[in-house]
Amino acid sequence: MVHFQAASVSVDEVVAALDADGYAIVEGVLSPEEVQAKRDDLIGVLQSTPAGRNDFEGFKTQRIYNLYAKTRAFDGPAVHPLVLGVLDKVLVNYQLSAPVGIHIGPGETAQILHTDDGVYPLPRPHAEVVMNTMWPLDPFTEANGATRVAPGTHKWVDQRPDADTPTIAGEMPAGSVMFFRGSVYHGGGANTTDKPRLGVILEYCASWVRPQENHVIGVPREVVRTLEPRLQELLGYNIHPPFLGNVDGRHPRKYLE
Ligand SMILES: O=C(O)CCC(=O)C(=O)O
Repeated sequence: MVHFQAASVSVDEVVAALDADGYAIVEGVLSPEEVQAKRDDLIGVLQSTPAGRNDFEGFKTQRIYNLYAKTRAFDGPAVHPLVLGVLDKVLVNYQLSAPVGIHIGPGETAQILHTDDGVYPLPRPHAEVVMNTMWPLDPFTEANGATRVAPGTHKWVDQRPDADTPTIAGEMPAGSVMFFRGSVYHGGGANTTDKPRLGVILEYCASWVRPQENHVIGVPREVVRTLEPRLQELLGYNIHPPFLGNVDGRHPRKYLE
């Protein structure tokens, strides 16, 4: 898998890689200054963020849920033109499902390989209902817990991963973005270094399925009012045609006015 460069990659190239491998890495999406500012912001949020409660979250890992109530650092990435261009092709109508900061601490073990669309009771194969993006704010290396992906497994129907399933470590510099399909098996890697690894997933779902997190309740309406309209839509103030998500027969954006 080649690593694409943000300055030259096209939406179609990313979509082709997602079709072939289930994931695609684009480097140079955020500048070093942007990475630093976002990192500083999230390090502040992590001061009051508890450690995980189970193997999946990771007992040595902190996860920042309800991200859009806690920081403005990922307002821009959520509506990045490359991201929206890819989502327009893969999911067509979509919204944010699980935007989560993930700070994998030293000594954390590898997360179980899973698919992000596994939360929906849909038999495989099915139209893609989830697309994820991982935004590293530290350089991701195999040693510090770079997300592991099992290439090609988005095409599996009945197969399940086991210890012999080939995976790659999504190694990439901070400021990159890794796209991965909701149907591809993946998981956070083990962190065998003495420093934590910080990344943010912005996970999107088709707007006809329920998002993992309920942003309409989680993000205060006075905060949502300050955001750009596209981000408001991504946070649930949207309609899936013809009228899924209406409130009393009206578009939910009316309730922000
Ligand atoms: O932290 C990572 O690298 C991936 C985490 C993940 O896949 C998840 O929590 O669902």
